Amino acid sequence: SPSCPDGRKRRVCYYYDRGIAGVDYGEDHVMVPRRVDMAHALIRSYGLLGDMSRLRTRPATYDDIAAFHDRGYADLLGSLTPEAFAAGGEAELTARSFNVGEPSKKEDPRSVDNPPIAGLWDYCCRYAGGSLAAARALAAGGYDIAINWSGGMHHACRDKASGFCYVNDIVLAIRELLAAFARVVYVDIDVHHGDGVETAFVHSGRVMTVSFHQRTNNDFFPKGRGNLADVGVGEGVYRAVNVPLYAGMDDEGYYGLFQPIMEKVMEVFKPEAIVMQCGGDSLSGDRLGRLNLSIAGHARCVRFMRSFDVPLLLLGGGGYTINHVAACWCYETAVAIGKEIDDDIPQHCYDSYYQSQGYKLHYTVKKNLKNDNTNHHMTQTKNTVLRNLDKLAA
Ligand code: ZLV
Ligand code: CA
Ligand code: ZN
Repeated sequence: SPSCPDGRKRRVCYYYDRGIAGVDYGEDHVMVPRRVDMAHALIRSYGLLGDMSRLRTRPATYDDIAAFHDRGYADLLGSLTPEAFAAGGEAELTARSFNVGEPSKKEDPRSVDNPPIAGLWDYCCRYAGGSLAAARALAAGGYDIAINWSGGMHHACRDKASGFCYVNDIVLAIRELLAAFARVVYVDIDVHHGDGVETAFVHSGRVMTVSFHQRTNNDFFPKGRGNLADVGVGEGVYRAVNVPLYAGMDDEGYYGLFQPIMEKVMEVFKPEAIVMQCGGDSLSGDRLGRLNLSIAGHARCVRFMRSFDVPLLLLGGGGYTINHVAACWCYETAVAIGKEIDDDIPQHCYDSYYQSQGYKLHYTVKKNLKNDNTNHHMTQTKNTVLRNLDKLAA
């Protein structure tokens, strides 16, 4: 099957915690943790659970989280309640100082990127615990691929929340992998730049970070990050790779950059493990992103990284048109296993969410969306990145 060109199956483990599905960012918020439950229900209905081991694991501990995060920030996450925040006073001020509850637009106090949600600490410990357990499963050598669709929170910083992310499970997982593997490559196909992960390893010679992301008038979130010229610092020079893209990017243009760049990354950096953030907001029709990828185009990137047969950690991330995201992560789970699955969505509890796409997994991308990426821009971008990577090969 095309999922498995080398004919070899992979040993896959999968983390899912139903405690995450009920987390509520607020009714006007675009982040809907239930999409992970939707993906899980689809995965189950396609019978894919039988092809993977289910990781049953305890949530991350305070010490797990404080291995990267500032203790004052971890203490805030561990103690904040929506009630204490609403009461004002010290709790609210402390929360705001760590970017929790801070309106993203001062003129619109409802637009809070990182709300003081109920069950915040439990939520963080569960999604971070999943990514840590997945990393440990790969490090121990018992699995080839590990999956945590509730992880991938790439914006969280050492001492503050950012972009819907509180704890950076990716940084924690990479640190865990570094105990077993000499070099780790991080590749991020979320529509936003993976700033929190890049910053954490910008000086590191052992971690290469690669992000493909949308760039519009220089003000797409996270503002000012992910420029082609940002290549890493000191020991980390040429080990940060940034691929800015304009709105309307299609499958062909995206893969035309992804394939040669990641091929070169693997050739010159020779990583012993891969961490891939599979944010679904790079899909066509996303509520925040303006790229035009199909599920097949998104998953083709996952299939390519899988083909290197290097231990692979697959994580979620953004994704705001939740039926698209759930369908995508279900399909990518099938790719990880090496199984082709039917386009007809089986009857299951979230059926009605897929009516608009005719109950098909592979929904149709926008046909009349203008692609602002010129061939000239894509060639320039590719050549600049490949030239930088060549300097590592020497
Ligand atoms: O997908 O939209 O642009 C991983 C991830 O990468 C901003 N925040 C802030 C900084 C100043 N702006 C405010 C613009 C708000 C536009 C309205 C929203 C409505 C409700 C809740 C949040 C948003 C929102 N916030 C849309 N875009 C933002 C970004 C953060 C994007 C995070 C992407 C996270 C999970
Ligand atoms: Ca990205
Ligand atoms: Zn995103």
